[in-house]
Amino acid sequence: MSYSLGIDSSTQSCSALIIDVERGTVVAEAAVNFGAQLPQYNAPSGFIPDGENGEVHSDPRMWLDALEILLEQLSGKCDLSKVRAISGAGQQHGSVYLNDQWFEAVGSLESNRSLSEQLTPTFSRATSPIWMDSSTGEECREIAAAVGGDDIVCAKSGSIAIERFTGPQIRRFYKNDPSAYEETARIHLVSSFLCSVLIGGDAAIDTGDGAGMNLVNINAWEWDAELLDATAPGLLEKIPAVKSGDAIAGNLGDYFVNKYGFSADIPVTIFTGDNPSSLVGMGASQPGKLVVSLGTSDTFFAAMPHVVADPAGCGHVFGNPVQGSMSLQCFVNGSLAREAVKDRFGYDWDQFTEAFVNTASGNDGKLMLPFYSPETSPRIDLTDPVLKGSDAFENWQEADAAVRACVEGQFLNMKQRTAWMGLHPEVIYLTGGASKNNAIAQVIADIFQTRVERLAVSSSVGLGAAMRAACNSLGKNIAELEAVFCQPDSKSAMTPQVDPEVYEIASKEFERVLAEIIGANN
Ligand code: XUL
Repeated sequence: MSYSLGIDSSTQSCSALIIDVERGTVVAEAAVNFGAQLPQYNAPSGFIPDGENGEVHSDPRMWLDALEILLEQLSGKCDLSKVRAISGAGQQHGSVYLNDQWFEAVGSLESNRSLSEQLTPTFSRATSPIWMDSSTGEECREIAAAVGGDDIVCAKSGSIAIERFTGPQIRRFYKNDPSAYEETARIHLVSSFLCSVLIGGDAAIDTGDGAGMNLVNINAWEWDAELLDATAPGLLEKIPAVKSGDAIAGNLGDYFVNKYGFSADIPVTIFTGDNPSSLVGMGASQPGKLVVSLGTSDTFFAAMPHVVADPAGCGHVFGNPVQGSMSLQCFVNGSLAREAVKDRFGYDWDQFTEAFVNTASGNDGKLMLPFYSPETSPRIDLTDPVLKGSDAFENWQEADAAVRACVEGQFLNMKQRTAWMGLHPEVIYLTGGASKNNAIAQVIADIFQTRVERLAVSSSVGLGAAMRAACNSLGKNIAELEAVFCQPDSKSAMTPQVDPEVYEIASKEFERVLAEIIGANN
């Protein structure tokens, strides 16, 4: 019996799945919603509302309690003594601050008391900033200035200094509460914190999640001395080692063996970030496939054949937990922009989809910069889209053309902004809510001139964690696991249907208008 457990501690919930790697089946799944099941932490959506100055924090005890409820649920669904490998993932960038009691406390957890009760005295900061926190603009500028500019931060760490990244968050803590910073003996990411708890020791940070800190050098995959210095004094002593995603953190601690019926000596692979884990769970951890996730914002990520950073400073480079590196780029104006155009004309989703039948690829030259809110890829501060075409179109009098222009604009932009990755994928895996829409999928196939497939994987983060654990501890290889667990729905594949020239022309025009608007805004 070869069961592998993957845990996903995300923003709103903690979930897990157990796979049977021999039979190729998912044996059990469970999830704990923070807001609904742990209301005492005042976090209906997983974070404490109404933070000041862009602060968004969560209580780390909530993540511990959720882990316990989750394992309790799982133990009711399946015999946990059959689990032979474990790993997990956490929401990226969030950080947990611990005092010098941490090392002793995490190593001597008693199974008759809860994790949160025993670890509460070890927090040197009661709450944890998470990825939604945008309070660190000043710290980002200071870090960039200290090392010689954003270009240097980006070339070193794979991303410019960004508000939600952990380094700027640490710097803000150091500036605002120097004595609490001084008392901090260890700073973990959500991922490495939970992994530490599982092994009853101090776990390393993996290169996937570590690269979301603005502290890891992506050429050496080690802490970067200059970035550490620019962030806060004495930081190297306060952070764990950084290791590649195939490292074993240790064996599962007695706490979990005694309390939930796991077997002794089960290896735990170091945890990673949710996006790197999803890359694995989507079956895209080898170069050649890329993933486009269509959500509130759209995300584009791919395994990279080489380490390369975005010269425009919009994208990110993370370690690929299977091997090498991965890229990730976020587009703020995703579903919200599609919805805004739909709503403007009082359309429902069927009418939205019908608009593509009524208009031609390339939209007769009518185009839209589809930015309803400030965009990060590219960095542009618009709160209304820009339309170019006929007078009627520019005055929002052509509903169907506006719908097409919005979607074409989104993916012309995505293709151009991700060109720095130098990828020539054989397939794009589409996921997220809007991925089911055939009209949108067709536009993506046509603009990227690449086959598009939809995957049926619903919890790719947990699955990716279980697959990584199975590779590292059960002698499986990733290709075998992908063939079983990450099968695209081949009936839903879309292939390019238009002459590539149509979108080459549209792309040039899009870039020309974009440059004009950026120029006018500066
Ligand atoms: C990625 C990011 C989010 C978090 C939460 O940079 O901030 O995707 O990982 O999911």
